[in-house]
Amino acid sequence: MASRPVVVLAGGVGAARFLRGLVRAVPPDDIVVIGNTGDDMWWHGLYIAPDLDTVTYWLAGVADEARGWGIRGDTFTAQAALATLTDASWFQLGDRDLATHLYRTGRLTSSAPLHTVTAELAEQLGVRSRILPMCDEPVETRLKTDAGDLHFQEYFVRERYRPRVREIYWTGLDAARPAPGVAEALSASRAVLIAPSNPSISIGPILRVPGMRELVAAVRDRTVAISPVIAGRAVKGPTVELLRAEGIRPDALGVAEVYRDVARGFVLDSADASLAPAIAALGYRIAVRPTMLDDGEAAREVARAALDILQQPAAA
Ligand code: FO1
Repeated sequence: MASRPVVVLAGGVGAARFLRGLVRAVPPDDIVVIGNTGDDMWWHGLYIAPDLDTVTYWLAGVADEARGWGIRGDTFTAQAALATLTDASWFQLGDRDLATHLYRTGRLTSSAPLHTVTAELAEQLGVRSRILPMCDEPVETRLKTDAGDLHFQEYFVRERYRPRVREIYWTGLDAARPAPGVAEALSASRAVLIAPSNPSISIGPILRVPGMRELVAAVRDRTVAISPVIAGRAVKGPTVELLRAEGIRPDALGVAEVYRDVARGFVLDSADASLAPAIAALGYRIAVRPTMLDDGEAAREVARAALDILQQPAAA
């Protein structure tokens, strides 16, 4: 690990798109990613870690960037065969992606902790940044909806986030601890960036791991959050609906309120410039920029803006 890394709290595709820019602004070896594992699930005997894999594949340059998840050019032969055996085939695994899950599951069932296996997979794919799970223990994001009590992937993939969400909750948090390396990376960091991921179901679980929020709050003066909401809408997915379900104002100001105790800087989209005074009044140093991360160069600009905030003089 770099002696003073840039640490990123990350969900899935939003974080991956952001990281694609950060690696153009900062040497990749200087980056430590702390990834959400609340979306993880057991599927036909395999342990799937979608957000860790999404970040790994994007940083390795093998991601299917158009689809957002999985590996570019992957085939789905095993998936098609599975669909002939069972109706439980709504979660699709590509053939090459399957190799990741076979490897990870084999290592986990022979007692290797998740952080070790995550590092092995990243190294084997040539990723130079360090990728850490938020914790080694199983934590599950679940939603109480008008279609029943669902695992996150059942809500997101099987039900295509159509059910109305009444409550989001997590199992396994009591036994969870920040994974080995997390506390050290945060305390040694030169900057901590909260990626433009869903604050409730992507960053929320990370900050809910017992002790994590305190670790980030301790380095609040060098932490910057990037809003995932632009003009009251998410680029992709049910971010706005899930913020509402948690009673959070579904716009950049609502996101800024959520991170108030852990971040000092905030990047919001130019379309939300009218919210800037209210966000600054929460005590944030702010940058207003186009935050659509359509390509690596746009993402680099946002990453640069986030890091530059830390050079601004502290508010009086
Ligand atoms: N998302 C889908 O919408 N449909 C899928 O079949 C699907 C499979 C899948 C397999 C491996 C993986 O790592 C991710 C996968 N995703 C799929 C994405 C994933 O459900 C979500 O994007 C994340 O959990 C939210 O961050």
